[in-house]
Amino acid sequence: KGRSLKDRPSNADEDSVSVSLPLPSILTSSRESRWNDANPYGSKKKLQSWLQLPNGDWELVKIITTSGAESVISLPDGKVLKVKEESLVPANPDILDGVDDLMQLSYLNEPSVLFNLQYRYNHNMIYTKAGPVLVAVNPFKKVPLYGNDYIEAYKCKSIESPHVYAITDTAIQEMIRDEVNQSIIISGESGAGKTETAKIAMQYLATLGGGSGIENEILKTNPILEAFGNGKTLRNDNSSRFGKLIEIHFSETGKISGANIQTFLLEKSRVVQCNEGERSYHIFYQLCAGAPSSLREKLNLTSAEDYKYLRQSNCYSITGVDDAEEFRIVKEALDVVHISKGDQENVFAMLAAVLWLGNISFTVVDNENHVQAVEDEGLFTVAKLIGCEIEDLKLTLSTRKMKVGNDIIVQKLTLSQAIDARDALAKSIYACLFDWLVEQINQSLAVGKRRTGRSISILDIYGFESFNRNSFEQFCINYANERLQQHFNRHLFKLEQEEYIQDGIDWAKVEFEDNQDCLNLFEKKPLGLLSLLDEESTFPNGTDLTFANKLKQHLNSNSCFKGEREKAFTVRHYAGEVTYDTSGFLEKNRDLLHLDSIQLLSSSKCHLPKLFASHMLTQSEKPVVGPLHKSGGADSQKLSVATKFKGQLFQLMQRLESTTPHFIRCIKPNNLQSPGSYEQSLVLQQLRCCGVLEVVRISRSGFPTRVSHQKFARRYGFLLLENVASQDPLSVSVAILHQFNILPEMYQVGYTKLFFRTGQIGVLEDTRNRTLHGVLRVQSCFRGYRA
Ligand code: AD9
Ligand code: MG
Repeated sequence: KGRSLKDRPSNADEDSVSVSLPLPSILTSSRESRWNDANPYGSKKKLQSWLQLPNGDWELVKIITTSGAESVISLPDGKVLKVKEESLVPANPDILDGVDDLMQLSYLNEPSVLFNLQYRYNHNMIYTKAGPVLVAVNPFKKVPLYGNDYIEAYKCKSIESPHVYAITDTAIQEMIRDEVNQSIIISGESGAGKTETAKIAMQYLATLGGGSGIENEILKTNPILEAFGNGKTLRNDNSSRFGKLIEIHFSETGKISGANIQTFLLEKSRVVQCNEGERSYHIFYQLCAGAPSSLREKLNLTSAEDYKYLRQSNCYSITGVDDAEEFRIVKEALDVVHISKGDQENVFAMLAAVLWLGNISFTVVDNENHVQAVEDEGLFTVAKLIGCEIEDLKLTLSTRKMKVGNDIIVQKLTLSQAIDARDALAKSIYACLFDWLVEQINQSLAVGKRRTGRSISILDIYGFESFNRNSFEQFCINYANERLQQHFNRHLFKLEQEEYIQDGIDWAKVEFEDNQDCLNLFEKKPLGLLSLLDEESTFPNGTDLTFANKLKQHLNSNSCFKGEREKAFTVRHYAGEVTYDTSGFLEKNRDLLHLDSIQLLSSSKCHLPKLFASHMLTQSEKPVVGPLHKSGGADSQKLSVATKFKGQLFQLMQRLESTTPHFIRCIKPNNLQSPGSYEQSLVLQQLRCCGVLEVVRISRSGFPTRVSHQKFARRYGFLLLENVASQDPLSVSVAILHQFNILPEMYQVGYTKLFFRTGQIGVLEDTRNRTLHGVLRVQSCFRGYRA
């Protein structure tokens, strides 16, 4: 009976071998027997195939007869159709339903991969290997795959199903064995499950322990960073608005000795502006909901609905999330990472200051539309919370000092200028607060004295984003994802194949989607997106429109670029086309804060604002980008946001290059964040853009194990029956291969190395171990005899 990809039933549950942990094993003898007499391998006649329906979905059909280029097929509902043979794609035999590793599929094609992942997904097996890559399909519900029992089972290898635990365990083993730092690189679209996956990996690492509670401290960084750096977007209720690399250090004994967190470009615009249905950073809502009354009084705190910054998006709560309870968790976590109660209170005061800043309003004071801040609760509270004089605050928000020649003149601000100044102050305070928190956490996690320099890093950055309207933030986020994609390509396609070719083995090249052109579009100097953006940002008369026009003028011939109407342009990213609206690009790239505002903070009586001010001043020492005001502005000038971000990404890539990477690809099965729904086209698009099929193809036809002739001869030479001591390593190696009947298709002899297919080296290792144990046994018997 035919079945469609959508509702193909399974009997994996009845087939499951009863083990203490309910991971169904799919390949069992009862089902295999059904295929004994109809061996699909080698048989030319395909029994079942995938047929693509007009809507793009795939349906499993039975082939009744084939004559010439046409086949007669039967659909699941019994209908019989005549179709062109080329419209059919071979399906795998049922025994291969839901295999652990896509490499095991006899027919590797899109519908088969799609079905395999779905089959597993439907059985809560959300992890699947694609050769070396772990694919994780977001279940959007609790799945019974985690916790101490599972961790123990993976540690002692009593379970071998693909899992984040398994890949993390491999990273640990390789770190110890090869004495090389490791990285776990998690990628995927927004909402695909990267942050959750990172936490699961950290959970596994934490069980290695370290003493003095360091592992618990590391875990507790998660609720803190999520509270301050995540918010609800239309794509994900808990969307990371910053990138994070956490490096966990190990001692010689394999225990955790410390950790360090590096963060990348926090989306600070969210603090002051947020789309309908989204939320600002979680911590604001948590504070409003969870602060005890004494704190509320001190900070003059009311409810989230009272703050303009939070009100504009018309969304205050998240289904299933209790902000007050989250606040308690965050406070507890702050205790664990040794942030004193006093400092915690300072942090909350800064948050309240940001919220109240948003409530400051202005009135027009002259007929030139100049404004002044209104003396109301907002203004008073902000002055109190940041520890400055009310008059100073008022002046800072409604005027601006300018240097003309040797004189300082004071210019009054218009309403929109005043609002910009106010919002810029709020954003800066929040961004500084975030950085300060990360710094405090790092001090608490600082590596102990006795470090070996070995580490495992976990990378979790914001995923590729495409909304109806995309701005500077999406531009930066998607650029980061291009960089990451290139790292992935380099390791899984380029380096792998280059090694084969260099060593002169037979190899048919596998093509892959290279994203170098798109990266060039961003990075080329002087005519790339980033250079042109920086250039326009330094022009006093540059506007978002002139920027857009310049892009069209210089980049229209680039195949990854498309100019759009007015201020828009489109980039062809590896993950799809995104149209960006340049409104606000220059402003956000310059990210200027009036010197007046910095001076205000440095005049503060409080610890944090003072600290932030000095930090802002050191940052603005490098006058690289910033509009050169006709009058010689007194603004701080500094590295542009895009340039700084690019530098950070380059550094990140360099750091990752010195590690052995382990890749996890998260897949989002639907856009509704709902469990149980698997949209084929959505999954397929993600599989395509990250090259899952190609990775499997390379791994399957490739030779993942490689050993130099010398090393191989040294390790296995003693197993040889003939004495070959005088021979060169290559001849010894070849003799070993012959003696152990390793089939010719299972290895290749390169100029410097031997290349093996998966699993081959295991056979030799077994023999070696058996022989060694045999020798040891004989020796100990001998010793016993002598005694
Ligand atoms: V973004 O680029 O930061 O917007 P992520 O990080 O890829 O995105 P996240 O990890 O936040 O996505 O996952 C989104 C939601 O999916 C989570 O809040 C969970 O509700 C859900 N999720 C993800 N992975 C799992 C899982 N292994 N088990 C259960 C999960 N739920
Ligand atoms: Mg995330």
